[in-house]
Amino acid sequence: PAPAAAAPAPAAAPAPAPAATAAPAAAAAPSAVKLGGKVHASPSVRAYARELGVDLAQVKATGPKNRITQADVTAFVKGAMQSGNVPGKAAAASAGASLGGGLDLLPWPKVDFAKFGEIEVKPLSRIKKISGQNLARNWVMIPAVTYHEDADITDLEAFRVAMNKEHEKSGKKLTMLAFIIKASVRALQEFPEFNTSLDGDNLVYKKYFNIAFAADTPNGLVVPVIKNADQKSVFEIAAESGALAKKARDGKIGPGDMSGACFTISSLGGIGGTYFAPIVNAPEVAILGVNKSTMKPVWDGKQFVPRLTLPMSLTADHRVIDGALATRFNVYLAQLLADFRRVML
Ligand code: CAO
Repeated sequence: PAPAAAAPAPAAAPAPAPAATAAPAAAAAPSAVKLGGKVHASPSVRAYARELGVDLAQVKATGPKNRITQADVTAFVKGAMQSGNVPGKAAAASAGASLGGGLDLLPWPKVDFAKFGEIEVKPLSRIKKISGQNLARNWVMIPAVTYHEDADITDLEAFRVAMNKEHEKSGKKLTMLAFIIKASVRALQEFPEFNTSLDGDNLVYKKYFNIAFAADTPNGLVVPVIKNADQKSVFEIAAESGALAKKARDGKIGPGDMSGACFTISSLGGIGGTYFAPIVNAPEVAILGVNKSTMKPVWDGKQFVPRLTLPMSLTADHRVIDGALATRFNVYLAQLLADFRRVML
């Protein structure tokens, strides 16, 4: 996660998101792309090369009568990606500026760490590899801003503790996460823009409320989903999130447990921290992070009183949610948590 104090992007700033696979195309300087000079290639292969910004004159032909095939173009792009020798990059660099549209990234640094001291190499887990790719895409493609708010959960925590005492014998346990999930559903109902996904130029509004939560496992981060959380009690949500987190930690979670989410909650409350900036879990448009609640002195107009304060960090996709709406959502969510009776209104 990025530093919590990320500067909000100006409303007009969002640029078109780069296509995930378009690095060579985007990085190519138009002047370097002489599409199809005296080369032999079919119109479809030329169109394919044009789409990727590949100069066919540089592609090695393997087809009959020295024709360039689509596979040749793909091989050329793969080679360029692997070597970091992206067509047009040198031209762009010498122009002293990115031409815009593409990321124009340098290749990943290759360092012989063993030169500097003892090392041990361990492969990334499968979960880390998959989540890493998703996180990198979401970080790069979503113009996201994080908004912070404090919720006074003094009364809610007292209620939770009392309820847990009352249900001690039954083994039922209410968690703060379950209350936050329930309150988030109410906030999504109040602010439907948060329960959407971008689909090209359309915004898809969902009429169901599936809430994902990040679960830390020995193999990496997984994100199980509580389906139809609007139709479940806080006790049911607590039991289901506990069961899903256990399933995740036992390595038994399946794709069906992790699909269909509308909104994600990442709780670091059991660990600590003050605030953080979670990464939006695409194709959702917002994610809520919470840290450990602590007693803080709050001025009540006459004196400072100790209140249990939950730090909340909401990251939202600025293409869908502007700062005013995000702050209204946060304020509303904090009100719900401060007085949970509001959830029923
Ligand atoms: N403030 C203070 N205490 C809190 C709290 C909060 N916001 N949230 C939880 N706690 C307390 C709980 O009450 C519990 O104490 P008790 O056992 O005395 O009741 C203790 O912390 C441990 O809670 P927990 O974290 O194990 O359980 P949970 O239901 O709150 O959360 C889960 C479950 C799955 C969200 C959590 O275990 C987890 O994996 N969190 C990490 C998520 C993560 O990695 N996010 C980052 C994603 S970005 O890299």
